[in-house]
Amino acid sequence: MAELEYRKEDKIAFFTINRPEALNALNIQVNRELGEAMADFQNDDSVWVGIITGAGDKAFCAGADIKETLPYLKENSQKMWNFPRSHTRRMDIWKPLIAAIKGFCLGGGLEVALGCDIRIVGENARLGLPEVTLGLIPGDGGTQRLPRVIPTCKAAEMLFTGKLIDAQEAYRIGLVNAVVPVEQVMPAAIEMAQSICKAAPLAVRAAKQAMLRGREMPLDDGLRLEYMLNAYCTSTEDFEEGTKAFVEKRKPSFKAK
Ligand code: CO8
Repeated sequence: MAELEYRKEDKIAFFTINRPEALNALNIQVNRELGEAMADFQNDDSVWVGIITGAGDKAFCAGADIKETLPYLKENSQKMWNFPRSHTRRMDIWKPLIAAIKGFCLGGGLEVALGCDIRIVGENARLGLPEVTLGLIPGDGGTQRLPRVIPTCKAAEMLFTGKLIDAQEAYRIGLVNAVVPVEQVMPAAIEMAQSICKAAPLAVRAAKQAMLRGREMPLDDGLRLEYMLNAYCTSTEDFEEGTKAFVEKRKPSFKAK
């Protein structure tokens, strides 16, 4: 069976890391399959939002597989382009991604979640970047994305001690959007995805691109980018439909065109 389950339903793509016996740790195969599924997600017009989760309730993902992936990284340390690329290494996935997190979300697992735009966690979630306790630093975006999401002093504490935080602390510092009972994690993520799917998808993608690219630019350049993306939105059929539906007092029917 695939170590990453990938399915599509009603405009939503579901990615489930399926190695519960190893707390869904990321071995090379999962990384490869996640990268391939992400490429399909990006190119398939029928899916508008992605949800990433882990099989079972005990872990979203306990990080890179310490027995397989870390030795691979050591052997290939001068050939990082050999490592399969997923959304954590790509800056061109403009469809929204939601992480639905139960239990442990550690190391490379938290980096997978940080590569998502929205994080919903269960009350049993424990999050952290324990890499320094192994003699490493987070190598899949953790040192870069965490301080862009939470205050630097909190990121420093997590990065330098490797200590785990619980769901409420993650919510308090702004690392996650919501804390819900464990059985509500996937329903809450689906509700969020459905709510995004009610909006015009090309506009949503433009908003994500403006938000993420703009964050790295001087304000003046960011405002220019926003202007250009908005000009693009006004050229879409969905913009015609959205404004027409408002005037006609009906729900819009968006087509991602
Ligand atoms: N890798 C491999 N196997 C794991 C991992 C892991 N990360 N985490 C857990 N497992 C396995 C255990 O070995 C165990 O297997 P077995 O039953 O065969 O011995 C099984 O999962 C269950 O785990 P535990 O018995 O340890 O369960 P506990 O509830 O006692 O403990 C913990 C849970 C606290 C989560 C504990 O398992 C743990 O500390 N795991 C390691 C967490 C960690 O350090 N993660 C960071 C890894 S490094 C990383 O992610 C770097 C990413 C860099 C990416 C770079 C890309 C370019």
